[in-house]
Amino acid sequence: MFEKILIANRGEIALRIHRACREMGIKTVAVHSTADSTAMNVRLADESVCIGPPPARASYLNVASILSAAAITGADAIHPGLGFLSENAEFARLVEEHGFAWIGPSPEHIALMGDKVRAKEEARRLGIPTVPGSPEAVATLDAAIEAARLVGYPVLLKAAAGGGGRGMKLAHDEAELAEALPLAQAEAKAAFSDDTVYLERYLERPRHIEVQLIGDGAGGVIHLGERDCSLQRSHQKLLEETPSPALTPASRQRLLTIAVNALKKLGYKSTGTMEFLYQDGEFYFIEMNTRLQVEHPISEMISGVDIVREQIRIAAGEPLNIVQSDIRLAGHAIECRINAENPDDFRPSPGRISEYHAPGGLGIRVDSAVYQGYSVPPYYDSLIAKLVIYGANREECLMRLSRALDEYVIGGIETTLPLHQRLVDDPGFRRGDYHIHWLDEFLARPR
Ligand code: MV4
Repeated sequence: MFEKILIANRGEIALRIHRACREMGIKTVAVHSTADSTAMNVRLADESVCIGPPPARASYLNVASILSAAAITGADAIHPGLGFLSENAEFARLVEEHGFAWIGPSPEHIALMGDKVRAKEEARRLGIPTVPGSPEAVATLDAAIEAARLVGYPVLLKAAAGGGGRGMKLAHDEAELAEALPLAQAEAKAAFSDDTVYLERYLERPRHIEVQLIGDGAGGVIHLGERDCSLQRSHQKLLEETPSPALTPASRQRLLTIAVNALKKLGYKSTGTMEFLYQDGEFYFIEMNTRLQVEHPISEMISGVDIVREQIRIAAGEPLNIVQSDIRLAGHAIECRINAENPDDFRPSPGRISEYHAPGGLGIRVDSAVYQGYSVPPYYDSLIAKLVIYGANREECLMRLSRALDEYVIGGIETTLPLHQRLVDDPGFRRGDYHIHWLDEFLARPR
């Protein structure tokens, strides 16, 4: 097993990884920007190294600084966390070339899934249903029109190098497609330095359901159930839950079996998530994330499996020591993302946390690196805490969530806590009756 891991991230996820390391007897190195020197993950780490000024470009994305910090501290592995360099195949390759273990999937699998056209082609090859669309990239208007005719309008243009919704363009007919294609290509070029786009039939009101997977590269693959991540705005998730209130036992089993069988064929080694759109009883693969995800704790809550621990063990060359039949998925879990934002207009609200009291009690988990007196810096994304609730069933989980939100005190800055309160009280949400556009409609309602 590793003796010392460098955690190339910040905030709550850096602390989450530190906790797994501590419980495994592994020493930790925190790297941080000058804006993060007082963060709790830095204070708790065995060692810390400042890797640059506040802008992420100069610190958390600074490959030379991070590799130097690993060399200086004698770390034997690097955990990238999520965001930043976590899905950068070139960085993964460099980490390994410099003699450190990479706590993540192979650079080849990262690169494969990073190219959304190749990922979809691979998914089809592995027997996973995908959204009807162009089999390849569409380079010309003729090719786009031909593909759209085959799948039917409305169609969605997507960037091959994209993901997360950037550079998507919707077209309802040929005229709109002629306008959208050059715009989509230009946006893709500007955002990803790659103008490759592909086309899919547009699904109007799907749910976003993803499967948590772990493979050990030696034939061992497990799933930890699905997560319903449909409650989002501007591609920022606000609340996730597991199991999805939309699935029947039969449809869930179908989804999980497809995902596990595909991952086995892929020979995937690490934690990963397959994302699907779900509409009218059908699943359609859209992307695979080759990293740990923000919302991983809800899967841990219903399975009892420590995902980060398994990820570290597998990176150290150990096989999975659990099989699917060892895992009993039980109960219900919900994660609320607490952001330092105005709950009405979502403008960032950095600043000093003058009062802080986190909820507690049975079934409550708070993943956060903030504390009373901590100043939320303005340079990074606004997630400051994840409130994770477990209940024996969805009803108990919702009652407990409501009571935990009542207890939670964060003063001095604005947060999304009041929005979560409103959401939990909403009859539509309580019925579990929502889709990826539901939150936009909820927010647009008069109050
Ligand atoms: C779609 C779609 C509808 N039809 N694909 C957005 C992010 C990217 N990962 C995939 N996305 C979508 N792809 C087809 N064919 C709607 C979305 C989408 C979405 C997906 C998941 C979660 C939130 C979303 C919000 C808007 C659009």
